Amino acid sequence: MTVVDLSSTIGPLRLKNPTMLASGIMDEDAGSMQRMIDCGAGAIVTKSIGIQPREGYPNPTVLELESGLLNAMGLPNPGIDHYGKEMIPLKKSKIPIIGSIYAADVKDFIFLAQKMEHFGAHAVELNVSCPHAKHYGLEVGCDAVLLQNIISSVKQKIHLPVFVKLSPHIMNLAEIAQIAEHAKADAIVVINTVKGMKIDIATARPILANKIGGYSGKAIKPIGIRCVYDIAQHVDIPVIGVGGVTTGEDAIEYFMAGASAVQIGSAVYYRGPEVFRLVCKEIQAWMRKHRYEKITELIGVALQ
Ligand code: RRO
Repeated sequence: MTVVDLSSTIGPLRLKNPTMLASGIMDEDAGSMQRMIDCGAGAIVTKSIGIQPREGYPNPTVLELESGLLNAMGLPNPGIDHYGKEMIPLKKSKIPIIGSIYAADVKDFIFLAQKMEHFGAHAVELNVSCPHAKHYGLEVGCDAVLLQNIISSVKQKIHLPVFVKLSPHIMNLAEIAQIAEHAKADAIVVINTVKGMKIDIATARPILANKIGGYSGKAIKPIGIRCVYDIAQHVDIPVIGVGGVTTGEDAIEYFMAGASAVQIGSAVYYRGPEVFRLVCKEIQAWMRKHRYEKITELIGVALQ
């Protein structure tokens, strides 16, 4: 029987398997992150944390729709100082913990990144792609000059790898990814959720309190695959695929498009926390059947 090696690398980070918990799901406190570690995740990305505590938007904030989830949480988080408490128990973690941060300017991104380094994170993920946050997220990720400045400044101030999470809404996505690479980003993470909306036809009103939200889950996988494929052709740094990964075959598709690892979010809701172990088993079974021994043999094969 073919021996399958599921390990992967993202710059200097070694992953025992290529599944990571995506930012925003089961990652606001140490207990839930530990549960995802116990369920076999290869790495954990925290909830996006800002300088000040934020309540988030009023309810309703999440809807389950036909083929995915629509959310407008509104960046709820306890603020970076408080979040240190959640990071302490994870210091003994054997897998990488990636601190996701959001801010509107260079100074705040540096402050947050330094805090995450101090808390023991193994990398930081810059969230410049939230689709519904005024002054933050996508507004930052679309501004090439600001983004370049943020990445190169953060890189100068911390010793950790820096990942940059981009939105599928960026028109010149490959160009922005190249700008991130030139600014010395260590990896590109793509995609964040896709802007969407749900109207209650009985009341003729949008259901989310914020009206507009971000769509995730199976339905957005083709969008994620396209973005990874596009970026992987234009940069040499690793790409991490996110968007609709629910099964091992979804992950294989992302590897073939050029991803070195995948992040899983909505599927934790659909399949439960065991999803990490299940997806790994499914990847392994598929690789065995098709006589692949290493994840690296699959990365980017669809690009050739
Ligand atoms: O908290 C949110 O509402 C949120 C964030 Br920070 C994000 O990056 N993406 C998303 O769909 N929701």
